Amino acid sequence: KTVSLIGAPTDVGASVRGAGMGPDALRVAGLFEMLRDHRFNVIDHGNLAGPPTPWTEPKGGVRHLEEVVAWNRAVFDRVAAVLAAGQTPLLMGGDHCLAIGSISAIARHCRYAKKKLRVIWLDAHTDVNNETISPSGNVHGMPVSCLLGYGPKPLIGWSGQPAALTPEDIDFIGIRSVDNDEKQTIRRLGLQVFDMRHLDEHGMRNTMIEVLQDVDDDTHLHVSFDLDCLDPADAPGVGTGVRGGPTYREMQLCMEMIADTGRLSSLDVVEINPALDVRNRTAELAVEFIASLFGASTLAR
Ligand code: DIR
Ligand code: MN
Ligand code: MN
Ligand code: MN
Repeated sequence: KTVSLIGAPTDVGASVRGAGMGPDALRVAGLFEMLRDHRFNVIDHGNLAGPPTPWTEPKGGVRHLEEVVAWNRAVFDRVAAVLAAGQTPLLMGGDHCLAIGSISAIARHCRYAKKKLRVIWLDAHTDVNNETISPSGNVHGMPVSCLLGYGPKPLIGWSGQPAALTPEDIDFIGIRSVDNDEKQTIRRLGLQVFDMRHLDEHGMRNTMIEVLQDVDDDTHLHVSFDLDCLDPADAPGVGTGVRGGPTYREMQLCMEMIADTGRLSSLDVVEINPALDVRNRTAELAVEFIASLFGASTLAR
């Protein structure tokens, strides 16, 4: 299996500056070498190019729309090319707005390859705002809405269908910060949100059994991993940390259970902000979890 690393060095959809340094933080933390040591063939495609972040005020409820479109266009094209070559795309963000381009390309690929797409969204936030309800205007809080077909016009329909995903295709894990109007959207669409209360009461193991129950041989499993899913005590290098995240062991179990399905086929690693980090700890932690996602285990070789 060939894993293709794609860097998207931008903070265009974020609320604080610095996520654009994420791809190099992951490289410095040894992402390439870790995957190679686990006997994957690894290609680092380097960083995509795109416009600088202007840091202007939201217009029509959205900040930096033109630049967000440009970055996502670059991500969409490269992820599509990597999938067409039969490789596994690993998008190194960058902020979470980039999941629009990434998952749109994956959804299109799955339609042609007749695969069932399932997305696991690991995040403190549900990212289901859009331009009418977002309190911030930042697109990193809107990617799920855009993928479901509700969002700024230039950001929807990229998969070739009005919506890249249906609500049943996505499960959210680790959620503990949802804006007021997002709550209504979650209920209206019936989104499957496994919040921290659910993890407290049922544990990570039972939660993942439920999330993974309908994954079969025809499933393309995509993980969109926002590092703020973790507790900021473990992962301080994020722009919008929220305390009370899953523990290190709980998150390892989550990754290992996903790996056990053998169906992980693409991955976004987003929102690492080295400007806010402590000696690259957050990128190093990300590399540990990515190792587990790709099948590293304590005893098996
Ligand atoms: C907030 C923050 N819900 C927003 N979202 C973040 O701006 O829409 N998502 N940080 O990762
Ligand atoms: Mn988040
Ligand atoms: Mn489900
Ligand atoms: Mn997010």
